[in-house]
Amino acid sequence: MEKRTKLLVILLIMVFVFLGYRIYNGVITQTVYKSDVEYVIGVSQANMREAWRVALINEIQEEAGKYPNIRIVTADATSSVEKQEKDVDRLLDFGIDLLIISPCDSSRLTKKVADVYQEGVPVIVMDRSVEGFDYNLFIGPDNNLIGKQGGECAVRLLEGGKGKILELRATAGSLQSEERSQGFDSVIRDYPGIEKTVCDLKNDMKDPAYDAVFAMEEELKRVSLIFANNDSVAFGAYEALKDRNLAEKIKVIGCDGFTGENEGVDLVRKGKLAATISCPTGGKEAVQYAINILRKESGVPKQVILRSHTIYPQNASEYLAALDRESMDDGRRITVGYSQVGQESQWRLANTRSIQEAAREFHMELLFDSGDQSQKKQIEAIRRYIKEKVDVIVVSPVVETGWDEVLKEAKEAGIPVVMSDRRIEAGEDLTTTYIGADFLEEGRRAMRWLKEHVKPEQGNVRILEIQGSEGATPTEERKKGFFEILKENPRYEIVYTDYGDFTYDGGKKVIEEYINSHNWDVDIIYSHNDDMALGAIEALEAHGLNPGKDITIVSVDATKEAFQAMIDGKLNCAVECSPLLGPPLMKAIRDMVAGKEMPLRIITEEKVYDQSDAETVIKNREY
Ligand code: GYE
Repeated sequence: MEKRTKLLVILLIMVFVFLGYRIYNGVITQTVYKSDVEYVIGVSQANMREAWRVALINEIQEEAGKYPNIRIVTADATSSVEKQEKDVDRLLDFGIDLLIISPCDSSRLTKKVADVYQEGVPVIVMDRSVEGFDYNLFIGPDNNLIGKQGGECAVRLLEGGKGKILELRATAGSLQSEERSQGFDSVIRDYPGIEKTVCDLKNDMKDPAYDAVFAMEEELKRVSLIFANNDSVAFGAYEALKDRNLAEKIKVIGCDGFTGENEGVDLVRKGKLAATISCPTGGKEAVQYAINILRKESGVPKQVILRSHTIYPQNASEYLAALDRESMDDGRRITVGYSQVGQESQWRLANTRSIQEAAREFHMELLFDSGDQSQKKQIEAIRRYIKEKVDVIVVSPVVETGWDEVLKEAKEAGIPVVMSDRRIEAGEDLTTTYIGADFLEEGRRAMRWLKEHVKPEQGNVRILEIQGSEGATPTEERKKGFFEILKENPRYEIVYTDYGDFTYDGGKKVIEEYINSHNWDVDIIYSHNDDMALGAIEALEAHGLNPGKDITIVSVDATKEAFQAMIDGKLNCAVECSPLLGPPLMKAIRDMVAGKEMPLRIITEEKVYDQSDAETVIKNREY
């Protein structure tokens, strides 16, 4: 090596070291002395080749830069699971206080993430979740919804909903690619005039997409629109169409919607893409929640599902302006109008307490109305809040349908509506975000516990299901989730089901009616909540039956009363559904009023309990 080159290399190394950088086992780190900072956050990225992943790291570093007492140490797994596992170990050796990880492979990284979490190092999983729930927080997009938005956009662009679509699937086979494709198909399958052909690409790079599209000379003659599940691929497709003089004939939709030169939004504004569907990285939110977790602040949920937007030339400027709008918490007192379902269960009472306590903690003015399980009363309360010009309306809806009219009134009055605890079937634009549980998962967990703990003997295992209120989200989804696992286990069958309206008396009545019309022949009772399970237990005992022993009972909510019933041996399992929605709800409201974009869904943390841990856990139960 020439003397001059040698000197240059030595000079570069000196600058590198002077700036405190070093390479620590393949991880580029800035020499950080723990005494210099409050927290060191390790970031393990699946790879730094895909544009979306680079954007995530940049966003994390940009947000962390606002906090002088925080350092970020990153590792690039180069798409290797083995390397990502080693990266995580090195970051732990480095002494990080919290791990942010975007896994190369969800299932193969599940154990590593769970090990870190169980060692007591907080973990935020991003983009693709791992299996199970052994982490502090998941932040990611709803890729199926992004695909649906792409499909709706395609239908709008294909006049009359007719034409042939070419779908370019970047990183074909990845979970993200599959989910976007499924969402897209779920929309276009309702349009018989639309047909779709697929081209799978190995990566999300622009040039291979260009080559693939340019080579399709014959195929392109019948194509009206291209849907690419990534903007770089969409850009490559556009350039190929331009070189084939087809850019005027064939429209291109992309995904991701980044804002840099020749990225999604810019390409839309330049008329090269007809639209792009944004897929926010969540990097900013990850740093903010990391700080909440490290400072042990309340309001941190289990999952944050980010909102995506369809960006056209007509709304691109407005979209960019909204992104640039800095959130500003002026600390003013916010008035919240809350329409509650009623007081039907212990869960509901705990939920109400949590909301009222959190309103005080977050200095909110809370107007509160209990709807006594009447939609009419809830709608009347919402109209009162509109008239009183509250800042935010929160609804825990007794049923999923029949809200459009009053929500349109709230929208016209400029009052945002947050759905708490339960969801509704209404236009996406009528509500801002949903805070609550994953009821489908709760139903799955109930059946998973049963198949592990109640084995078929002679015949099939016979199940009696006590459902909640008809048409309520938890009822519909706990039923659906339970059945999802049940159908994989043919030796279990639901022999009777009825509604108990989530009340103690409702559960009791279902059992009494069954006993009055049948000789008891049931092995298991699956109750959609504790109150109905406790009512059922009373009815069983009144008829000389032995709940918890001859009949296994699984319930949902995991209230203190359920824990006591498990300790007494009368209830066998309680699947948790946290009513403590107050802190994440009030945190979300404060963020929204300060101008932050609201996530699509905010999902709470939940576990499964049974008689083996009831005595220990009951001591610390908050509800
Ligand atoms: O399980 C039940 C309450 O909406 C999740 O409603 C809530 C359900 C809960 O009455 O106890």
